[in-house]
Amino acid sequence: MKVMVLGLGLSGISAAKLSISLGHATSGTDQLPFRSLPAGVRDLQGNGFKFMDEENAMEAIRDFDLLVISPGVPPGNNLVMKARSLGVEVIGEVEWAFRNCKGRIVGITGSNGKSTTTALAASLLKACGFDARLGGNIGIPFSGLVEGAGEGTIFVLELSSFQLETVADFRADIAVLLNVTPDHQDRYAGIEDYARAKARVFERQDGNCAAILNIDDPFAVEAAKTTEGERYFFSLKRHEERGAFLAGRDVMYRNDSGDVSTLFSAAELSIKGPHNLENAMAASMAALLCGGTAKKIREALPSFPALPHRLELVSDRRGVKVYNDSKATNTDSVLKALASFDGRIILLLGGKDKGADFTLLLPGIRERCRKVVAFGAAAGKVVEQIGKETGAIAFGTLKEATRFAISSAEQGDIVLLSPACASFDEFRNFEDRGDRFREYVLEATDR
Ligand code: UMA
Ligand code: ADP
Repeated sequence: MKVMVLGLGLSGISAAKLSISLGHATSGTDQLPFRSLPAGVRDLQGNGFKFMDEENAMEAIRDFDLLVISPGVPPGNNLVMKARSLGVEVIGEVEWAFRNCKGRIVGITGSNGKSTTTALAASLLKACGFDARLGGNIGIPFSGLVEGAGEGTIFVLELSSFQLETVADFRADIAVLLNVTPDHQDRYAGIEDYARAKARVFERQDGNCAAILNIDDPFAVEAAKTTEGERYFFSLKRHEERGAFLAGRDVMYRNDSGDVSTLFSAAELSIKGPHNLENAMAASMAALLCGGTAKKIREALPSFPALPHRLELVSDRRGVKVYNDSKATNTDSVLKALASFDGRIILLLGGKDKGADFTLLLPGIRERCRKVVAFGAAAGKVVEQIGKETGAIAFGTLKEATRFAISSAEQGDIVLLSPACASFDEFRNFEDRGDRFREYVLEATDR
């Protein structure tokens, strides 16, 4: 086959490597000039890979059998449109890996909690003795995991809506939908459109597959109507369905025969907050349905730590606690962060706006925040939308905003970076933003 890869970041490099290893004539293209691409692209070149700039790729695409695209490439991209018009098949990197892998798949999606749930499910499956491989949107492309896999392998994949837009034959043996709340409003026409992309995780499921769903989330329940798989639910509120539910502080599991047993107790988890209870329910059920034992799962749960940049405590000095929640890039994750504390929060909000409606934060802010400090490219919009009610003050950069927040914090306050925006106005990614925030906090608290 002749394979063209579009986008030469993490996904594209892995997809190209896989293509080369399968013996296909492989080319790649990117909107960036060759010199600005990651070093990994240079390593491909020694192996028969050909780089083309966008212009050449547009000319050459008619001679290719397949175009594999990266998740960040929007559907309206020129090369994608041209390939489609010429009848060249266009698939995403996840579909590409799927077509070339052996083993079972646990696919986890949702607006929030994907990384935590995916990492937890993989660690539970490993503890149960499976060859579980963690990847997907979490930063480890699926294409890089397939080598050496066998029928016993379980791929535990975090799947973004971007990745799900470009699947075709992809089938998740176990699909998890955690929640659907507003996000990426700059890419989708509305939440229904976004929910439809998420629902594609169920598309090829049949009676041998399972769907794990948050029954407390109406969009998730609606989206899952399309699955032909067996449905299992988790809930913090209800307890009638097959799946996981709460009885006091215990998480119970109702199996296919209707028998109920204890899965774990909330107190045993080291990840905190009701949202993490949901994540732990979903991950444990995924592990159980793959054949893991309840005993091994319960033993492994307590040692799973919170991932960095998700409500991570970065400083506790002079009675002021500072949390880095840089991964909170939409309004619902910020509401969950606010609900995890009793009050007296100084909230740092801002970055690159994704079309968010910041007024959705008002109930949480009213209840729990003492101050709102806006920063970055979205600062103006934050002040415009919620400034009147909250007295939000705007700063150009996160550094200035952090200094101000720390200097105005009093004993008992919580300074919380939970930005509801992407990071790309000032930083490389959310990890970079969280790392820099830690440094700014150290500088400010050392004064
Ligand atoms: N590019 C083009 N043309 C375009 C768009 C992009 O050539 O029209 C090029 C860029 O110049 C760049 C490359 O494509 O060189 C980047 O591709 P990409 O944006 O798909 O990024 P990757 O490095 O491949 O990382 C992707 C995911 N990124 C996105 O979905 C934007 C990573 O998720 C994921 O970890 C990685 O694949 C491995 O699976 C990041 C993310 O922000 C963390 N995801 C979004 C989110 O979580 O909200 C969905
Ligand atoms: P994702 O990969 O979907 O972005 P993460 O596990 O990285 O999910 O968490 C992202 C943000 O969402 C963090 O701020 C975290 O505290 C919050 N969060 C985690 N789980 C949930 C959940 N189930 N519901 C809502 N917010 C959540």
